[in-house]
Amino acid sequence: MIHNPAIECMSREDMRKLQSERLVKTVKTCYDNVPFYRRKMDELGVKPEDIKSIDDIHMLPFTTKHDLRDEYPFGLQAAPMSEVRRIHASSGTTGKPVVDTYTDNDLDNWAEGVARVLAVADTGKGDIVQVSYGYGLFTGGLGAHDGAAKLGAVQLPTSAGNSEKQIMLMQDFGSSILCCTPSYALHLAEVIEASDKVHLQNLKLRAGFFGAEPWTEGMRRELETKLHIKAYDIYGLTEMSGPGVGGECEYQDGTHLWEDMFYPEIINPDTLEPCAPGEFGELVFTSLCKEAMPILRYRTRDLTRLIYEPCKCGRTAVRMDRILGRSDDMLIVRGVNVFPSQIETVLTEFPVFTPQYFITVDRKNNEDSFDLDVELRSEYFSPNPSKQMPYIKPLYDRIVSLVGIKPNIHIKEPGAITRSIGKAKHVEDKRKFK
Ligand code: DLL
Repeated sequence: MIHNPAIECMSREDMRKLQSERLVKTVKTCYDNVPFYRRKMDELGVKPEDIKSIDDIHMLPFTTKHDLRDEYPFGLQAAPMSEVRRIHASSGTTGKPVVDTYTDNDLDNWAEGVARVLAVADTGKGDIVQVSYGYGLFTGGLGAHDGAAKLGAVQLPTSAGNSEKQIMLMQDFGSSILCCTPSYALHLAEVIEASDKVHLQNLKLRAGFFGAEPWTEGMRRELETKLHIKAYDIYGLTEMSGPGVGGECEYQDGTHLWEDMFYPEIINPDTLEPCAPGEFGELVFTSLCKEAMPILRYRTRDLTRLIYEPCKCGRTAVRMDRILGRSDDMLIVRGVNVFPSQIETVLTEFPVFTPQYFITVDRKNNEDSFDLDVELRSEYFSPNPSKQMPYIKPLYDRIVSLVGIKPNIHIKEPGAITRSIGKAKHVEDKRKFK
């Protein structure tokens, strides 16, 4: 179901008009109310009147994560606190968290974005939407919750963790839609498999909306097979409200971005110049509707490309390819660029392995080492190393040819690699501490 056909299927020309109107307004709000933007625009010699349409967006300054940290917590807020109804923040691995604040309209628009995504699976009244993203400062839980509410669905706020209970409720209550990180969905699938009380055939799950971390087509196949669902990608980031900046349609061929609310650009992260259409680069967003904390040309560090060819579903909203990873997640090992998601892609080509993996990068004798822990599925596992060899060789060869790195592969017994309830941690880079 298309939740908002007037917007999701709007002609490209009308969309640009809408974006232009909204950009002009956003820029004026930023300039008039946020000293940071006024300063940055003055430095570039740009006045709000110079921005007449979306074509002028390149004149505006970029905003970086660094800027958000410098302006922590409310330096980028354009509305008075009396208009703010909620505050969220991303956990952030280092330093201060990234903060977002929301007016009533911001909360409503956010819910609209998530509702458009969930509607793809005909989510509506009578559906029980189990929200197993963490509730709290993280935007996943409440974001999915409000999106489900907008569609009139039943919200089941289980939050993340306590997996045995999650699956019991999933069965007893008849949850039909699951929202969580793909890594947690995989863990739930494993817990269901191992349970003698909860059985897949007793579940009513029909679709899952998975995001907040990169995942692959192989992982989609695994989740769809294991949970008997359709697994959709949902994308978002705290700086643009949270989940629901975009999502996949029934063709699962790219993530439609809600361009009426978030204007996407792809730039070359080194030159900051726009990339040619279809080229991979860094995703940049300008918020077009946010009132409390509008953002101009925010550099997400997410690497992807935009697909402008029309989609079979009828939506005209531009599609984004899967996120390769964040530029700061990229490992450089012996001069080779490696994204953890590339390892997942290769691993899921081999049915003998589970999709679980953990990478440890270190520097020994002045050379980088790349250790990869993987799990054989229980049917194939043997503690005897000589019985593991036949499985290691093909995986090693494929990683060498596809990723260009020579891994030291260690086979672990099923369940040995730590499972996460939120965003998965796949890498430890010990070189950082040397
Ligand atoms: O992860 C918001 C969210 C919650 C999205 C639930 C989807 C579902 P942050 O914690 O601020 O917000 O992290 C945002 O996570 O810049 C990407 O690097 C990554 N990310 C989010 N969704 C996806 C996805 C939430 N579908 C950062 N695929 C983003 C790949 C994703 N990466």
